[in-house]
Amino acid sequence: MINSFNSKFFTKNRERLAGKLPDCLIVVTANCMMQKSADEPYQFRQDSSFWYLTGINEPDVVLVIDTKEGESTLLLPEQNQYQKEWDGEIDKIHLKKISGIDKFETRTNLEVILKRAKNAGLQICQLSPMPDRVEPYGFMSNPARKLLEQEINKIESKPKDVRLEMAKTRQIKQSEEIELIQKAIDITGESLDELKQNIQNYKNEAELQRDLLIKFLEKGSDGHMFDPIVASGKNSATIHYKQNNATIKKNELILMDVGAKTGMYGADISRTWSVGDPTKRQKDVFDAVLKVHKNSLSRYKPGMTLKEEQDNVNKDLSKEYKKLKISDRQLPNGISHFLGVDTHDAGDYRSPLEIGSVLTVEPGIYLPDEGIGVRIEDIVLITKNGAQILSSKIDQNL
Ligand SMILES: [Mn+2]
Repeated sequence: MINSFNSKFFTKNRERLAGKLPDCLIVVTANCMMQKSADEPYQFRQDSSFWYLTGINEPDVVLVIDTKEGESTLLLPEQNQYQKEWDGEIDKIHLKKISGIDKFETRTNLEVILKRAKNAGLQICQLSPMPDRVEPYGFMSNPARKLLEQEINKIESKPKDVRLEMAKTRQIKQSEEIELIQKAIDITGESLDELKQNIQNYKNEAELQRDLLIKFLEKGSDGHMFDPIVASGKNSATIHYKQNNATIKKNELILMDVGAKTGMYGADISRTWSVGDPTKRQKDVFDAVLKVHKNSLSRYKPGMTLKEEQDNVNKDLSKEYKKLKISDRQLPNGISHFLGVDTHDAGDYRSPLEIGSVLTVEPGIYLPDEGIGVRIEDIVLITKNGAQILSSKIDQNL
């Protein structure tokens, strides 16, 4: 996996978070492994915030930050003989090199550490767990945070939830992060532009998806940031279409919502193409979305709120619906989400945007009855003077 970060990045991230929380003991857990079948786990995916603060990709490790002393400690799980033999022993020297943390304790010492901190007057802080079953997605959350909370509750019944402070820290991208995101966007863009040249030769969405992955990998990325959407014809009107296996017919639109992954970061780009010459209706709907998209892009700047922009986009869309003679409706998705370690990244979605935020801008018009779906999605970086479009090189046209 691409990793261009050294321990300075993670040390700085801990300091940036600690700066928002004086006199606290912040306890953050790694994810635990999850069962896939019988004795086989799913491929491990680290908790994004734990990774952001440590760079460590091991399960079951706990990070403790004492913001008063400015000191971090890693609590390591006690591995059994099976884990040592099959997965390899945890290498402290390696962990220290990645994270910049040189203080280690065993996981079983958490209670003692919490008691000591409480006696010293420190506030105990955690990233609160999500519900066991996360709605509306219908999946189960990783239980690591819940298990940690149960341990913390033995010493502190009401730990402070610092998810917002964490989100605000992650929202402001550092130069190393922007560089990786830009690399992912460039690889995504080159791949999309190349596929578009040949689009009339593709007979099935699956072939297009296969060649997209090949291009992503050939160009030096780690594959997909998220499950790609390759949706032709009526499928393009399903916002999170994932089957990607339908026959592509002539005179249909193809909606590609994809992103290459570089290390823990990636891109999220949508383009809508036509196979052959578009019909007048397809072109009109496309032009309407492009117009709304360009208007929206021009408004991004420090101080604006996403709520305001959602309203602005809905107003712009209303005008286009009238011209297209379709009933008025709200954009079914948020116009923007932050982009970072998570595709839908942590950030403060309510407060005015700050310099260093990286966001998608993704208006669309979805007409299932007509078999037409159009989305155009670009990535912006909020700068002192407005916004820089990181994906401006990618062909936007139908
Ligand atoms: Mn998106």
